[in-house]
Amino acid sequence: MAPIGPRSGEAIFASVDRVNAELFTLTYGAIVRQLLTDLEDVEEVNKQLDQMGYNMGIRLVDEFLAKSNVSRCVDFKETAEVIAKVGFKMFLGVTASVGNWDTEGSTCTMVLEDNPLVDFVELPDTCQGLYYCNVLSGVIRGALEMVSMKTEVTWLRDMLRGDDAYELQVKLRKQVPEEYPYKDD
Ligand code: MYR
Repeated sequence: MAPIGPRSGEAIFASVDRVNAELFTLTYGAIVRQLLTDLEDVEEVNKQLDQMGYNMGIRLVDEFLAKSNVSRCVDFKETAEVIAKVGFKMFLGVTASVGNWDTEGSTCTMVLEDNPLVDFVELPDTCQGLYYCNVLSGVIRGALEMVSMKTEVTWLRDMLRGDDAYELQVKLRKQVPEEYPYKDD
């Protein structure tokens, strides 16, 4: 039997992080389940999850900028990399790889290295058509809108639907120039 004794700070933090991650995953699952019960329509649930994510994304940007020390990105390409490498890591504990850029540099895809949202999830046949992780597409859309980029974010691959990865497509639709808040006079 392992001796009982004080655990190092690192070990305690590692286990607290793990418990928080599990609680988060289970809580998200409970929200999806409740939405399915209340709305009785997977398309509506997809929309609600996306909207929830959007509302989170527009708020997460401030926290992200305050904690990350990331300076302003020069273009959409750099912003996509920052979200995939720094944003995903900060809020989800994983990173994503960005690729499949179009020639204009306005469409790319993000493949998640891992997806903690689905850790304990199995979808019944009645949930066909559900984009279980749609909160993430909403978060990215909301966060990008706060840095003046209007985007469309859609799932290209979803392992809960039998694909071999989780892959999001992010299309930049419009880049709104930021307004200088003061008049020069
Ligand atoms: C800039 O100011 O140009 C950099 C802006 C980067 C915005 C990044 C926002 C990250 C939001 C978190 C995404 C989390 C996905 C789970």
